[in-house]
Amino acid sequence: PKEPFTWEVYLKETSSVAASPSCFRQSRVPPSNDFKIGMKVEARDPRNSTSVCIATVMGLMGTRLRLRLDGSDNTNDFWRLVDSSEIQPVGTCERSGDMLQPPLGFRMNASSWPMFLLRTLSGAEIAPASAFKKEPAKPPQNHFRPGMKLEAVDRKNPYLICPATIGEVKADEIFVTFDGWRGAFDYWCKFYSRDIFPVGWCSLTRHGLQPPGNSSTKNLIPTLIPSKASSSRRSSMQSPYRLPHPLPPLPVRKGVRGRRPKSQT
Ligand code: MLZ
Repeated sequence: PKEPFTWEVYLKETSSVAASPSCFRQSRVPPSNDFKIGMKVEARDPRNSTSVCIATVMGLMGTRLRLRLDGSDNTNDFWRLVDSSEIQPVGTCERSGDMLQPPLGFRMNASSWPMFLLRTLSGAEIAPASAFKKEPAKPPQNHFRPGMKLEAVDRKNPYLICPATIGEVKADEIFVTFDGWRGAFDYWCKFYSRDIFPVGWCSLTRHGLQPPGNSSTKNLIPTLIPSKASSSRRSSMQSPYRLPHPLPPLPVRKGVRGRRPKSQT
């Protein structure tokens, strides 16, 4: 029987180190999540970042909110931290002299937007200003180094946070690689991205943490490249291009046949 994933064991097994919490644009003490399902907030439209819209809290996970823009469909939900600068209390936009906008792909005629806005807010539960937490400052410099471990949002499945490793560092950017997934989910981001967290964040905030995938690039690639040290010890009859045995299983989803697994589960 396989042990459940723990960082303590995993860091030892992979003889790796966790990136220091000071590398991240996250509070040292995670903020509390004081939102409730159904509450209304103002949020920047992720597909049109110049507009501020009304959104409804559809779910809560750790310090994150699952949001849906009022007037949009149910297929474009997105996640924000309670201390994200992309959400604010209802009324903030108008007070600054701006107008609330319909979301991209508003499901009604644009002319019905003013009435829709009135109706969506009348009698609704408005999230209190105290639930919105101040965004932490950017760390002054990029302190990440290749090999350091972290927890990162899977941008193809943004409800998931997964174990990851820094693959590369270039100026103010880092390459986030997802452990056990052969590169399919990897991405470049700024070192001060809000999508990355120190090891232990999920456990601290009671957010689910996915276990690493089971495809090991580490065990597959090096055995295809004969190293000087190992080839000298090997008998000449044995091919140096040996695959690990047994082969690590490929990440295949149940019920998917004949096509590449799609990442939206
Ligand atoms: N259902 C998805 C989950 C992949 C999650 C990977 N995270 C790095 C799939 O199997 O494709």
